[in-house]
This record gives sequence, C-alpha cells and structure tokens, in this order.
Amino acid sequence: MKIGITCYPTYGGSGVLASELGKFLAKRGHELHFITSAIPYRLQRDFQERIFFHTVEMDPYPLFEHPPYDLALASKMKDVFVSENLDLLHVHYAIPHAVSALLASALIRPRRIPIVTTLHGTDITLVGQEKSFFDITRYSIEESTVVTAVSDSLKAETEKVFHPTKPVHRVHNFVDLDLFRRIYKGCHRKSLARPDQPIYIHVSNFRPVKRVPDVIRIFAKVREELDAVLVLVGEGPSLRDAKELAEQLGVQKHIRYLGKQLDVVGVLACCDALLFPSESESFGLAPLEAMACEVPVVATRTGGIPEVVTHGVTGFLSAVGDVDSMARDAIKIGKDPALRAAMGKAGREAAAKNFHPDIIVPQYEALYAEALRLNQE
Ligand code: GMT
Repeated sequence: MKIGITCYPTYGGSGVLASELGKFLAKRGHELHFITSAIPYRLQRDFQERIFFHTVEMDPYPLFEHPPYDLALASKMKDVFVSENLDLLHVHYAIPHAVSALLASALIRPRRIPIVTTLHGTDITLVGQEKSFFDITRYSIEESTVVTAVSDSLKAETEKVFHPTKPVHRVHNFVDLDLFRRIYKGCHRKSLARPDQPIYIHVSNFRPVKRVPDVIRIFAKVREELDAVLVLVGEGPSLRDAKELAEQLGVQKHIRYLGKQLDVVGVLACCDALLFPSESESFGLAPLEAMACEVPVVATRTGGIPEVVTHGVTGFLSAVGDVDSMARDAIKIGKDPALRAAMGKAGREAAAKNFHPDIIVPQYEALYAEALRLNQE
C-alpha cells in the first residue's frame, strides 16, 4: 500500500510510535509518506528505502497573527494524496491531524480519502474533554473511516466520553526489540555512576502529568538507604521545579540531567530501574522501551500502564502520588541485583510476547484493508 502518515515530529510517544510504524511498514514492502511539520526525530538518522518526507511549509504572512498550520497541513495532505496516488492517510491524534485529513478529503470530492485515526491519550483525556474542543474531537472520531486507541483503557475512556457510533479498535503500541536491548554498543555506564551504584532513570517530556517532582521525592527516599544515582532524560515545563526540589531535598549532586537525547536506548540500557509516577498515561511507551532493555519499572497504576507493566513481575505499581510505596519498591530493586535481573528478563519476555512489531504491525495492516473496504461502501 501507499500510506500517508501524519504525527507530531517532536519528542513524544505518539511521534515515536508513528515513526516506528512507518519504518516497519516500509520494511514489509509498503511505501510511506510522512506529511509533517518536520522530519520526526526517530527518522532523522538513517536513510530508509520506501520512506518519503513531505514537509508542511508555511510562508510568514503579516495578515496572520497565528499562521494556520492545520489548513496548510490539509492542503499538503490533499496534494500528496493525489500526486503520490496514496491509498490512505493514517493520522496520529484527532486534533488537529484527523480534522486536517477530513478537510483534505472534502477537497477531493466526490472521492473520499480513507482516514485511519489513532488516539494516543491526551487528545481524549485532556483536549477532548476541554469543552471548546469536545465537539470537534467527537466529529473527527465519527468521521474517520477507522479509529484506533493505544490501550484498552483509552478505548474505554473514549467510549465513555464520546459514545462513538463506530467501533474503536484497540491496537497496543510496540517496541523495536532489535534496537531496544540490554547489550547496546552506545552504553556508557561508567560515565553516569560508579560500578557499585544503582542507576535510576526517568524519561519524559516533563509535563505536569508526568509528576516529575514525585520522581525526585522517590529518589530522595532511595538515597536515604542507597548510594544511588538518578538520570533524567528529557526537558519540559516541570524541569525547573524538579531542580529546585532536588536542591531542597539535598540530592541535586546525585542527579545527571541529560536533556533531550536522540539515542535514549544508549542510556536506558545501562540503568537499573525506570521511575514513572505519572498522573495519567494512555499507554506508557517509556516503560515498554525500558522493559525491552531489561529495566524493571516502578510506576503508577493508572490508564494503560497496567496493560504494559505486570505488578510484581516486570516491575511494581502503586497508586498515583504514593511516593512512599514507589520508594520502597525502588529500594527493593536497587538492593537486590537478582530481583533486578529477574524482573528485567521478565520485562524483555513480556515485551517480545505482547508488544513485538510482528504482532502489532499486521493489526494496523488489517485495519488499513478495512478502511479501504469501508471507503468503497
Ligand atoms: O505523554 C506525553 O505527554 C506524550 C504523548 C504523545 O503525544 O506522544 O504520549 C501519549 O502517547 C503515547 C504513545 O501512544 C503513550 O505512550 C502515552 O502514554 C501518552 N501520554 C499520555 O497519555 C499522557
């Protein structure tokens, strides 16, 4: 098939998933056309056959106080769909990407573009429930040809909030197990800690929903018992608060701030536990990538996380905000290398069993075929 993909190209699980999906679909012989504001960051390094990029460009024009990106995207989608003779568009996020795709479809009437929309979470849990966006989110779900959600939890939430008249298909996210693995050439453990020090890691975009201050509180409690190091990967609005809190709690000098990293696996693969105390999380791609690298996960029992992490097997789950419980679990892992290794091994096995590209990518292919069929009705 010839597939157009639109996603946010920045750091974030939805863009990562869309990029990885594109890579695997191209490997399976499909032709992929990314229609985005910039090349997604996971695709910036290596040339790959059958992947093409179409950048949405907007010339600054004094009339527009806010350049109309969604309209520029719709025009580009329509142009690429027609000129490249695409079969369908797969958009990640209802707002604005599904809305732009629907407009692109209207532009080629009486033909219609088959549109597959994948919901990733914040479009439903936050944006969709914001009153002013509710109707347009519901409209984009109703009018898409096929709709998917990345977890059972998000599917249930979507059905509860929007009462769609069409099915919402659950397709879990996946991880590239050849890339995300414990033994990784770029891993420099000794640049982060001494060999006897456990390394904890947190990876996110540092939005309030990630509860980064809880990461610092957990780590401060761990430090009361263990000479450990915390590695923070990513940047965002909560970073400053996190640094201040670390200073107050006296753990600042034991934290390594790595900022945004293109090669997250190089860091993940040499860590001992992921701290992931999110308020809400539709799936939790960072925990899945950690599991693939045999890193146990200490996380919250929220949203789709329990579909990824099994409590007591591949990590530990606690209630949102229960810093004491998460600190106890983090200490357990840090003090017991055998437990860490067993949980790590179980995490890798679970990732391979449930979230392997060979299991997930064909589910999307089947839904693409369904979208083409529905579009002909
Ligand atoms: O978590 C974020 O803030 C980023 C967001 C995104 O747009 O990339 O992540 C969402 O999509 C990911 C991929 O499906 C999921 O793994 C994340 O759980 C989800 N984030 C939230 O639900 C908060």
